[in-house]
Amino acid sequence: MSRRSQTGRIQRHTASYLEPRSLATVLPRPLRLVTFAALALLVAGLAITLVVSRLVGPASTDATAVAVHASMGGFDPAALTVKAGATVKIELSSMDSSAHTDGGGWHQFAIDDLGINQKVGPLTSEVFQFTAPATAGTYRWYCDICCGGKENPSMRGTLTVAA
Ligand SMILES: [Cu+2]
Repeated sequence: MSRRSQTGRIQRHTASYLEPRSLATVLPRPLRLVTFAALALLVAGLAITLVVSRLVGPASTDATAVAVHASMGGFDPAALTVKAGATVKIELSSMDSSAHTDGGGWHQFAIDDLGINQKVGPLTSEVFQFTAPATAGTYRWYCDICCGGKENPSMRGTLTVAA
């Protein structure tokens, strides 16, 4: 065996190894169709699950609390008005599942000036309360976990304290 033929065989072997071989060329046509249909169903099912879970969200647990829903789309409601000096009870719910790669479905309700920093996990809710300031004013709350954080206008809300 000459050195040249040995080199030639190695080169051929390397070339066939590097050849791209996708599923499309390996599988027979009927199997390709079935594979495609299965993948399409899987993706559609996942999309529907995500949409439904977001629309439904966790059930509220405290009827005396003001419900605030947080999702990647923003806060609902994005504005609250409370009386000065009042005890404010909020049930914060995350409408997003852990499937979200940005933040993992976690959201936050934070007002730095009032020392409020409440976080809530995917598809769960947390009840918290605070005492509104004694004087009228406007405060911004934010979520700094997802979607670019508190710089994102949709991850903000406004708390108005009325006299
Ligand atoms: Cu958020």
